[in-house]
Amino acid sequence: SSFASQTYTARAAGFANDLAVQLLKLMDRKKTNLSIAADVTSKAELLQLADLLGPYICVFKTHIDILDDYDSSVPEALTALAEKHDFLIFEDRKFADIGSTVKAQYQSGVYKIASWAHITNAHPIPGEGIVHGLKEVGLPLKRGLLLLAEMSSKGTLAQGKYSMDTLAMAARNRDFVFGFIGQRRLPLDEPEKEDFLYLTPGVSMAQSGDSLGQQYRSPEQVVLESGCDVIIVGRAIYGAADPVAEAKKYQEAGWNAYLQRTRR
Ligand code: S5P
Repeated sequence: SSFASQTYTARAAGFANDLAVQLLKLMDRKKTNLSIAADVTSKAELLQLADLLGPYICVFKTHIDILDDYDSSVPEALTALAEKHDFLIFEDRKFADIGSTVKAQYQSGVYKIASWAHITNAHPIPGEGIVHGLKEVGLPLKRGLLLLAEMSSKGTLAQGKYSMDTLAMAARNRDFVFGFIGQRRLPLDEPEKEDFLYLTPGVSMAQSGDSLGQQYRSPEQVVLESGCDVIIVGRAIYGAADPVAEAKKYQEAGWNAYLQRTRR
């Protein structure tokens, strides 16, 4: 598509959400379209990953509720590391309730996600109220939202019309929604009217899946063939003997695929 053939920086002007503009520019500046899915259960491990891998990533993705020893020092330390290494924090919360409830879940509770996560995400399943509820909290804080248009897992119900309706929901809320969790740029065959960012999990160069339905593709398949923008890599990096060496490999593979895609 026409957007996928442009550089991240060139595309920044087409986004209404400030955070998307920030992310697009930071990717070209750091030469990385790699996001780490830091699915570890202790705060020491989480912060160590952020500090070690920070130089090679554009987005640090968390599941903050899997930490056994969470306390409010964690978001503080993560924020400092985000500034030190120039990356954005994405809490992969996958909100999925009515607008009024997700608003409270985003703002309040133990984690107070809106106060520290630049990016979070939501399932479109409840209807557009979920976006409006999250927006009331997130927009004044200059946050951004991703909608789950597709999933990487086997048998996912998020496909076909559901994914296309998700695209339409995002298009009506471009001030806050700047992209998707998805497996390919949508729509595939029409010229796109509006640009969105696609962040794609289910990436590994070594495995084809796990025992619980996860399905993996390579950085080339994701960025070059499917036109997605950010590769999200979890166990293939933090589970390796040398996570830094592995992160460098994925950064290079993702970046080369992007260079090939944008070559004129
Ligand atoms: O469709 C999806 C959406 C997400 S956000 N499939 C996914 O796997 N994820 C997340 O990406 C998942 O919650 C996990 O944090 C990460 C994939 O981890 P990996 O270890 O399989 O790379």
